[in-house]
Amino acid sequence: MRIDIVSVVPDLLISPFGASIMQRAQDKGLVEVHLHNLRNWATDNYKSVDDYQYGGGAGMVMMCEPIEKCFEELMAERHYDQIIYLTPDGSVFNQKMANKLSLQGNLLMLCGHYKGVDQRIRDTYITLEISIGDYVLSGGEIAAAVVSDAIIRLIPGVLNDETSALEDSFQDGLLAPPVYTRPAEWNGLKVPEVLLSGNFKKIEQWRHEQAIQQTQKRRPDLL
Ligand code: 6GU
Repeated sequence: MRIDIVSVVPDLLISPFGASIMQRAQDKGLVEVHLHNLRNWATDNYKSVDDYQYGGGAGMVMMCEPIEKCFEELMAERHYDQIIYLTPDGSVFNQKMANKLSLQGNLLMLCGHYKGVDQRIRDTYITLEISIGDYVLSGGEIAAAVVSDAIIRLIPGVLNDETSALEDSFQDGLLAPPVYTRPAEWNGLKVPEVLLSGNFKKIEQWRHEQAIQQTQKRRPDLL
């Protein structure tokens, strides 16, 4: 998989992609991540990427031309399966979308900033608009990192234990059951007996019951 991310502040993305699972996925050659500074495609002497909005009102709008030039250059090199715009008015991201996107080859992401991007760019290029939740961020960069992380960890070979992504919360529509590690007793609090029993079938059954209980208690909307 290849992910190209276009942003006016690409530096915001260096550290999320430069450590832990997302770095390891790149080291293993399972994903290539390319960050692009939109300003490199600015067309005027001031390197402008935004301008006042028609009709008046506070806030700047990301201009068409730099995005057009950037996208046309990238699209001349390869086909993109999805061109994603990260924006608070997009479809709310969920595990199902992550699963689908993890099967794609090349993704192009545009991070919204200021008041957002000129509508004509959305109409012309964007195939998928994603929000990561009902709150407003300063820009789409952190959302792009969130979406990328959710996708990348699903690519076969990225996680060491191949089954662990399948057992995540949401992957079966339920929240994950509680987990414990050593010691078996800590400050008088004991690990549930069944987990020490070695009875794999009973453990699976207990975990499933716990998952249902957790979901009922915290996220009944998922059931
Ligand atoms: Cl994708 N962008 C911004 N700016 N705010 C958000 C968001 C995206 N998703 C939720 N809030």
